[in-house]
Amino acid sequence: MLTRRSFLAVTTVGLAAPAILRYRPAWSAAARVRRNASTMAPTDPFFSDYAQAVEAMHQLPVSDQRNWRNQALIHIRHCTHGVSDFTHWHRWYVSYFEQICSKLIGKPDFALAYWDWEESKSKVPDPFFDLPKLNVVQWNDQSNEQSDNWGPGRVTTIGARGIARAQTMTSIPQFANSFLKTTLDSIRGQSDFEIFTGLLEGQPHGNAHVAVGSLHGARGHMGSGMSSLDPIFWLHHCNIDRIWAEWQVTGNTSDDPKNTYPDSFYDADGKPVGSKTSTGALSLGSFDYIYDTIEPTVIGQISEKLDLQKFDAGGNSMMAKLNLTTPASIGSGASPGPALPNIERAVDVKVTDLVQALSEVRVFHAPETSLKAIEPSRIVARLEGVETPQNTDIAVGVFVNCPYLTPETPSDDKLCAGVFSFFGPGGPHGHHGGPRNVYIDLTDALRSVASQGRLAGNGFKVQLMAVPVAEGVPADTRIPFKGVTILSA
Ligand SMILES: [Cu+2]
Repeated sequence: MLTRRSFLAVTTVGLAAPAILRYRPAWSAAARVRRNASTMAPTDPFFSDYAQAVEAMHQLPVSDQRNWRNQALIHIRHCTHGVSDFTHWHRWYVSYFEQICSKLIGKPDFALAYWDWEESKSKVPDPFFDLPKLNVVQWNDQSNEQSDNWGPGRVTTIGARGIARAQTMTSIPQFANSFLKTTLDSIRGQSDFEIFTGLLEGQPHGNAHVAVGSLHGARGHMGSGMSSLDPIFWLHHCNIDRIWAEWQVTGNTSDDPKNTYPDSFYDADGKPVGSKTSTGALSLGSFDYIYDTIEPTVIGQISEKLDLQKFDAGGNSMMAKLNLTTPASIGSGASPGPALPNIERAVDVKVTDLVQALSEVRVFHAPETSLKAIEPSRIVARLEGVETPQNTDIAVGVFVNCPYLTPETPSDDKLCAGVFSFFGPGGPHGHHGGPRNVYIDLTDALRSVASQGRLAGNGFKVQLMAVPVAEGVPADTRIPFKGVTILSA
């Protein structure tokens, strides 16, 4: 058993929590600066400009590819989810949409904004309820495309939103975990792209879709393949793109499946842009926008906080002694059966050298600034072959060694490692379908278990608790999965 003392020795190996180094890269000549909609005044011109663009797109004839519904159809027909170019495709999609908005309202420097759903400010900004053009309920947009959508029960959706005005993401017990600073920091701190994008897509991304669309049984657009019918969709995806952009400029490397996207996108005049590629999306500098968080002034504050310059001055020999880990399997456990609503499903995982894995450190560096930081490695669970249930109004909390787990245990509990839901193609009516892998970072929950003196070095219990987020989920709803692999990353 780890005692509290040895656990503290483990955690002090890290110099500091993972940090985002923020600066405006020399290569950026972006005309559009995307700002934080969550901190804007309701009177900020962004909201009225955006509302004007949304209305203009609604007024366009169906023959025009810039028409509001046509832009949403691009998503259900072409979007990438659960694959390595989820972020790549959506960067193109949002950027062309932004250019269309800009053109239609005659403002060349119009920029979209991001919905920053981190912590207490995580409500949908008020103008998305107050301005009729930004409140999807007012438009009565048809969600279905030839009755072929992402899951049963979603095919007839018309203008609806599940989340209430002023309801913050962190106040929703089933989903709070995904919007805590600690969770988002753990995502930002991953150095492996597959894990980074898996956590980002599967947790804050997917759970915001389901919460905004499906809470209170609303079956709203945001939970479906036609999610881009809701104007908040585009700000949600700007935030995903911002987190990826910040991760990129910190010196991390993204995977590139070298995919081509033919016939997906249309320019500001409604003309097809031809083939775009996943490779083309990697270079932020070739786009015409930037985020207001990527600023030079913040570097000084962060390097001071982390004492980075001093650490760097310690010399490369010290850096060379550190272990730069790549994700490696350190254990696994087989599924004892499908998860069912409101019933704990526990997987016993066996691991080797858990103590060593928890004490390894990784190096972060931003080549453009020569800044470096280190942090302890992360312990990540990969839930293998998770299948989409018949009814997707459900969230699955993942806990570690939790002795008091019930369906009411909130997801911001210290022993909750993460939450996932079922946004994306994969239901019986889905285009792609099939089981998927879900990533959950267990590190902080494991540290909590260890601090209580309850962590053995050779294994622990991963517990799934599936809870309905709306009424009417049958008790025999099954969520089969193959098992759990534990990675040191
Ligand atoms: Cu999305």
